[in-house]
Amino acid sequence: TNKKDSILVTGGAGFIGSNFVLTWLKESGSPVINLDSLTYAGNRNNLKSLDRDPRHIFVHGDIADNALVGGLLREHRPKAIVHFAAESHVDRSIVGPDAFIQTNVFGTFSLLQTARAFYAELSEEEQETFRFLHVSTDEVYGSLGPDDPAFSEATAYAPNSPYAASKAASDHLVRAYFHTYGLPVLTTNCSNNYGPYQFPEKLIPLMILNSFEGKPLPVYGDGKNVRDWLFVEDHCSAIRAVLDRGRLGETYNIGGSSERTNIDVVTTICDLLDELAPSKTIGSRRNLISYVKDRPGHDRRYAIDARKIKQELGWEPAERFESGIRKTVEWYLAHQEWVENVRSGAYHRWIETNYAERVAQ
Ligand code: NAD
Ligand code: TDX
Repeated sequence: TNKKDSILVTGGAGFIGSNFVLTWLKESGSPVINLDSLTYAGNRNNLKSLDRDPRHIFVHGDIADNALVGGLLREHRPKAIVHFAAESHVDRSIVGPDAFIQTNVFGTFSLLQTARAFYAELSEEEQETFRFLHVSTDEVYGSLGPDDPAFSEATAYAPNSPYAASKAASDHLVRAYFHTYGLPVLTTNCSNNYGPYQFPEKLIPLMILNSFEGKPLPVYGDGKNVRDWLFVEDHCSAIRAVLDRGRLGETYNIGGSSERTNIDVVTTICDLLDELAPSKTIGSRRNLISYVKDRPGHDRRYAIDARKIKQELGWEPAERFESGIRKTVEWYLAHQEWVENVRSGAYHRWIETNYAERVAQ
């Protein structure tokens, strides 16, 4: 492989990371070193199609392991680090924030330290092209009212969950490494993703699988919270655009201008399941909807103003919500083996405890 062209991806066995690795190898062809500690959310099956692809080098390890990461950087000399690794589920951050501080804050700090030391050893020519791209979220901006303008890159940070606070902290560290040490960083803040390989603790895959099986569909609060949905491959193309043409030290908001209330998303999924997997015993899936106790600190609305990345970098999403959600439902129905594999005993314990606590309000 051409070492010079490789990139180091962290968290590449997770939902967005694996979609990124798969599309990167299709679009660019240059090698990927994929560092992932394989938490409950990391799944090597997401990358099964790459088992015999010499351009994909999987490394099982933690981003906070400086010796391991430093060794990988010096061995492969990647032209970029694309940092996805994180704890990503808001409900889990409410029950147990520790892992979020460890990976999202301390882990990102460790990775920055290792990257900074490596960057200092590069030739001037290599320094020119090196990039550290930090993948973050719109949740750092907090919550919008119904008439507020969408989040722009200038919106003040106001994180409301331990998850959002840990991501906000990591964004600030990344920013500081640019201004203080001159590390060539880029940050992206993206809205809610959906699509293949998403772990079924998140709203969309959870609702698809529960409605397929005729189980209750737990909608938090009044179901009127709004999220701005983006198909995962559009997030990946945006990251490639920022990596390729983004201005150093800048942040780019990414979103699909697809605001939907949760209840809208859930009824859409119900109707798609009724159409694609009709069942006489289950009947109309909308009857499975069950309003449950709200998430504490539940942000009311997220919306992304993506004008900067569109105007500066010419990025546009390719998928609309209606076609993307249909593709996603079809993908889950066609990948029962993947589904069975990710739903271990630990999965059932999390989903059942979370549900039981919410209905016992
Ligand atoms: P995910 O939970 O599906 O995947 C996270 C991956 O990181 C897993 O493979 C896990 O094993 C790995 N990981 C966790 N801790 C690690 C550590 N200490 N060292 C190495 N690897 C570790 O998450 P996702 O939904 O794919 O999100 C990826 C990134 O994108 C995160 O940084 C998240 O904050 C961000 N993001 C997600 C969304 C979304 O809607 N899912 C939206 C915007 C931004
Ligand atoms: O069972 C559920 N019922 C329900 O009503 C679940 C799991 C969620 N919800 C609601 C809560 C939210 O309003 O649906 C909405 C979406 O919930 P999640 O899928 O948990 O996503 P969210 O909290 O919006 O965060 C996501 O988007 C931003 C990702 O998990 C983050 O990693 C990303 O940064």
